[in-house]
Amino acid sequence: MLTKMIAAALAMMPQWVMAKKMQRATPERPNIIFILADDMGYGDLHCYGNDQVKTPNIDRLAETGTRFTQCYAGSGISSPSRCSLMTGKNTGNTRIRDNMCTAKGITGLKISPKGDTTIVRRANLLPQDTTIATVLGTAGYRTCLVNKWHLDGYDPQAAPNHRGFDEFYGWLISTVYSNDPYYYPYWRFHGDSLINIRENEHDAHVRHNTEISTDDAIAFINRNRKNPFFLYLAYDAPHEPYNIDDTSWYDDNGDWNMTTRRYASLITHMDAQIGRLLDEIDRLKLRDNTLIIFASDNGAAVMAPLKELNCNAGFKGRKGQLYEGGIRVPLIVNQPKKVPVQTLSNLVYFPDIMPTLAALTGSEQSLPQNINGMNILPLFYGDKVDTDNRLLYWEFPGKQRAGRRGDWKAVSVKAGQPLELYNIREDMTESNNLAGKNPEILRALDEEMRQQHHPSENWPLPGE
Ligand SMILES: [Ca+2]
Repeated sequence: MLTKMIAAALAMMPQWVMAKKMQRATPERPNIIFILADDMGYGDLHCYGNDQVKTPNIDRLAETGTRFTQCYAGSGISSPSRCSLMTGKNTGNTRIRDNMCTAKGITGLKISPKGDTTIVRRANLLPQDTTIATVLGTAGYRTCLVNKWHLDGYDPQAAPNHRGFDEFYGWLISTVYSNDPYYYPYWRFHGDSLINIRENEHDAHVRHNTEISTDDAIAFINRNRKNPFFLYLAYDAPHEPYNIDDTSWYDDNGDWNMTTRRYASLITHMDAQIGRLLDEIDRLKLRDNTLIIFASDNGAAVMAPLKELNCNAGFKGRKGQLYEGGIRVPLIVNQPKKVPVQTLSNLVYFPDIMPTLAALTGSEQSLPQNINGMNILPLFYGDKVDTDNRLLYWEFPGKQRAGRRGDWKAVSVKAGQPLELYNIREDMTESNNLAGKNPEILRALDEEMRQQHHPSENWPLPGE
């Protein structure tokens, strides 16, 4: 009976799905590993100009691959930025546009690092929201999220394994067991099950989240070495609170305070774990068949050693703001013999990732109609495509908005304040507001930005 049912189910699958499912990854249709840091600034990596933080493994990816100097995250904070990455939309169009919503959604407790609790409201991804995992799944890729999702709001049924991912190992917002204590958690989800990490109990600090995540990633890769896979490895580092016991890389930096030492250690520790992951990929002989992408979800936070380490590379603003310091992030792409060694200044951002990976895997037919990103795959493989003659757009509904087209950027980071205008090519630090001198450029940008805003039931604006 069961055999008959399986045979019937297989007969109903389109032939191309079955054919692709059986294919191993190849250099032309590679495995994909997307590594995301959390709150790591544009200037935190040695290969992006930092002369104090040690990142030899990420540097090696940059030195043997393509690095982008003008990549932008989806937003200035986690949930909307990750939503943009996962769904190919900008924050005028995404389901999630801020960490907390103002209407509908689900209420729950937010616990500060100091232990204070407040009641907040969060939105979550809905079943009808097509994710990058849904799309790559149709191409026969086995998909997995390791660690941070942050798109479940307070609904555990909106976990990644209910939104397109085949597998999930990590933490959710929707539970008191959310990565608690941060970086040395007692509990972790494996799919819908909570697994106890006994070694960490009683504040033992045995297993650091960055190591647990790397273990989960390596196990997934081993299980899937014979079929194409998409691994989204979303580390916590270097998000606050800066909990890491091993600061040995910087113990000789006597003039650094503990915050600076721990922050830099979280990054270097992550870099070392990425090195361990790369060694495993080499050992499995998957290196040539695997595209590796590295980025950060937003700029460095106000608690980070912004001055001491120049985390945001001198850009204006920080996490939470739509100035360059909040949204400009590193983007490194690497695949030996396929991705050329070069540095590109094309304007690209998170909504581009979904259509790009769809093009890479031949799953464009599964993309939703209303995405905002463009396919930038030609850039990954050494060809050209015009990315700059379009508007990149961001908003925190009713509070902040920004748009960039070519050299120009219009931005406002306070509710009710007029847009400022900067020529980013000449003025990367957004120091010289040209709004008064170029009213027509500003008006055109403003009009285009308004067209990018679509009403949201979770963030209704006056009149919507
Ligand atoms: Ca973040």
